[in-house]
Amino acid sequence: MDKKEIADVLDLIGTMLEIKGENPFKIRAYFAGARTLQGLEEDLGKLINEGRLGDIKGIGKALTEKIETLYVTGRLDFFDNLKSSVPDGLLELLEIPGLGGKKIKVLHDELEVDSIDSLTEACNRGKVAELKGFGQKTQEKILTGISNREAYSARHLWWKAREVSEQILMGLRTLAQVDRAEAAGSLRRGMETVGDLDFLVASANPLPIMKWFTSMEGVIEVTAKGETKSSVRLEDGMQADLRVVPVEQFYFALHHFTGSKDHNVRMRQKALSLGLSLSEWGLRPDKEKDASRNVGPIEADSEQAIFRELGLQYIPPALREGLGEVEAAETDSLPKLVELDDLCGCFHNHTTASDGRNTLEEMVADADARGWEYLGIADHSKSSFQANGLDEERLARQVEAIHQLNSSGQFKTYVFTGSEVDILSGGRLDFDDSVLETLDYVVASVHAGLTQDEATMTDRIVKALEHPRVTMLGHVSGRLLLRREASQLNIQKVIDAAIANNKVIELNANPMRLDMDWRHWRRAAERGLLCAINPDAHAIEHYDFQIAGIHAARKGWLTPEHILNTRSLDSVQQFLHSTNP
Ligand code: DGT
Ligand code: CA
Ligand code: CA
Ligand code: ZN
Repeated sequence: MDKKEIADVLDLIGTMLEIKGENPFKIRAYFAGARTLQGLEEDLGKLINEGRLGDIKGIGKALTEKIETLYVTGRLDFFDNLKSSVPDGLLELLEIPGLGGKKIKVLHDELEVDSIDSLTEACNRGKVAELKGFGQKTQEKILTGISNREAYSARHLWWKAREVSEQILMGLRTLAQVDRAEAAGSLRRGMETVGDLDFLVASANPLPIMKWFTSMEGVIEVTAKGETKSSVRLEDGMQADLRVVPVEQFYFALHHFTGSKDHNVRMRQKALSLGLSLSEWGLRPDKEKDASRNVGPIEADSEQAIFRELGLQYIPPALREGLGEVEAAETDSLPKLVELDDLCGCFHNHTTASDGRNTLEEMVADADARGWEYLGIADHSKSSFQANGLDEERLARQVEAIHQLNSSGQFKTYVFTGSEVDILSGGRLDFDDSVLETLDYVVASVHAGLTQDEATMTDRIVKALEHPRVTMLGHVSGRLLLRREASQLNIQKVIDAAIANNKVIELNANPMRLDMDWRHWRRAAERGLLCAINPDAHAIEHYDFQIAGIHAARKGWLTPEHILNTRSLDSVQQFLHSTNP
């Protein structure tokens, strides 16, 4: 742990002792120790090595031992035990501005407040204002703090965050003082939801950049404004951080603030194993390890260079989740991840026949303009009446229209006839086999009864996967990110059934779905599961969702070989014939 992190631990110890009502002298010692560390100019490692930490005013014997333990091992039993003795709900209260250990103790003792919910309730009943040392003003401030916290902590769809971020990046890049500007954080890693936006700029002249950022369009509140770091809140509740660094630090900072934390931890360990110290500031010989090496920092003019210096293959941001990517990069065994250009078409698309906004012709024309070799049309089936699902007769007419379109030669894109068939309760399909046999392929999806228990839902889906006419499973979990939880499901059983029956599972690229979740793909694909990345388009502009699908697929370590719609028309036709004769 570094100085700052240790100071934070000491602070939290002091606060927790306050909450527990311990001896004020003891408490004061921790707070004083934290402040002393924060203001310490000398190198902490050096002080510890030379045994001089205890000599510093404000750091007594007990504190010295604890700081040394934290510095060397990164943890402290005393701290861990203390933390587990204080209810989580009380620690959560610390996130509300104006609430410290003493106030939290009073709230807990007098009003039995033990969570943000019970605090809100107490405020709403006017109980907090009545407490000694609180009053009406404090009560209001607490309520505002709680509602702000909700707005701040809200996450946002990657798709939405990306749109906002691109606007801001464009603005930053037009500024004369900006040498380089990139978005980092979870957005760059392609996480399905994003907490806040993290911008990074290289410049020798940060001031005008800070000024622009804090007064740009859409800013409703400036939450922090410093010389090289600012934070703002935007109209829709999204938060954005900006850091400006000198150009020689840019790629180190970009790597650091892209994260994830777990990835960074592994990278720092890797550096240390080579006698180097890696941080947001740069890469340099680890002085603590080898004080005689008086070499300067190592330069990097790209992220690639940083990985190269550490003897690693370049790790794309999508893989930086601390899930074994550093180990794979050590042995040159990172996957060659799929890219947008690898896609030759897709299978799950709707038209005005069901609930789409564009006609069959418009959908095909746009696919053609995108250079796609093939397009699958899979409108809803009759049970999805709320989505104007097709009955047998309307489906037959659509199939006929598609055959005509294909033979007309109007478009280069070949159109496959399909259907998104409802998986009914018990796993029955919404059409008879005789109807399904008229189609090139079938996407089977659950649209109703999403709240069945795990065993029932799993059996239902497995049953559908065992049906000979089913080609692929649509949006397996039914989740709508930030809006609706995934269905209860034994996903491993579903994956097993798909592999055993030679079925494809869709990676639904709709930014609200991104379903099946990327976390399951790596292992599933290793075991032989085939993926189809589908936009679930209900309009031509939804074809763009494939970008989100590709990001999720990359996070799942998928290569073109794992994905059906990277194959050519011929080979897809072969696949469909072999699985659906
Ligand atoms: P988010 O915003 O919740 O979607 O997730 P991130 O990953 O964008 O997290 P954020 O914005 O808190 O920080 C951006 C990156 O900065 C994070 O992925 C890694 C790095 N970082 C931030 N705080 C820490 C830290 O305390 N330790 C380490 N090792 N890295 C950090
Ligand atoms: Ca972030
Ligand atoms: Ca951030
Ligand atoms: Zn659907």
